[in-house]
Amino acid sequence: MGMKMIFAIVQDEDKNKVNNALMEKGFRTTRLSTSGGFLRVGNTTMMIGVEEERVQEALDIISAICKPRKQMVTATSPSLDAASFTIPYPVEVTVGGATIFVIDVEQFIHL
Ligand code: 2BA
Repeated sequence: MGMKMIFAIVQDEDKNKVNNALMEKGFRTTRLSTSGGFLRVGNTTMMIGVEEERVQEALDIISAICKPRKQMVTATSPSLDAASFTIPYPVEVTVGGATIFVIDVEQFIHL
């Protein structure tokens, strides 16, 4: 019976709800405070070590809670003359419900 590691990057707004829902169903989680490379704002990466046959159940819980949201980001673009000012302009991005990686676990040691 194989084990998987789910890495789920969720928005901070959803982290407590996801955590509670997973814990209620007996999943064990570790939450990491992370930042997206693009928006450079905080998000949360949840590490969930889970038996293979429960992966789908965990994914279902996450996807029922994590909804996409629109976020405005003020980017700065160098003007034609790089030595002068930069022009800030707002860009709207849709931040996903969640970004999820499921990875094979070679060894699981719990002491
Ligand atoms: P961020 O890197 O801060 O990205 C936030 C949102 O900005 C993304 O939402 C996407 O809508 C947009 N975005 C990101 N890079 C972009 C680009 N080069 N051009 C245009 N728009 C861009 P999501 O795709 O839902 O990603 C949410 C967060 O999940 C990301 O935050 C990042 O922390 C993580 N993530 C997404 N894809 C990843 C990957 N392939 N590897 C590692 N982390 C990833």
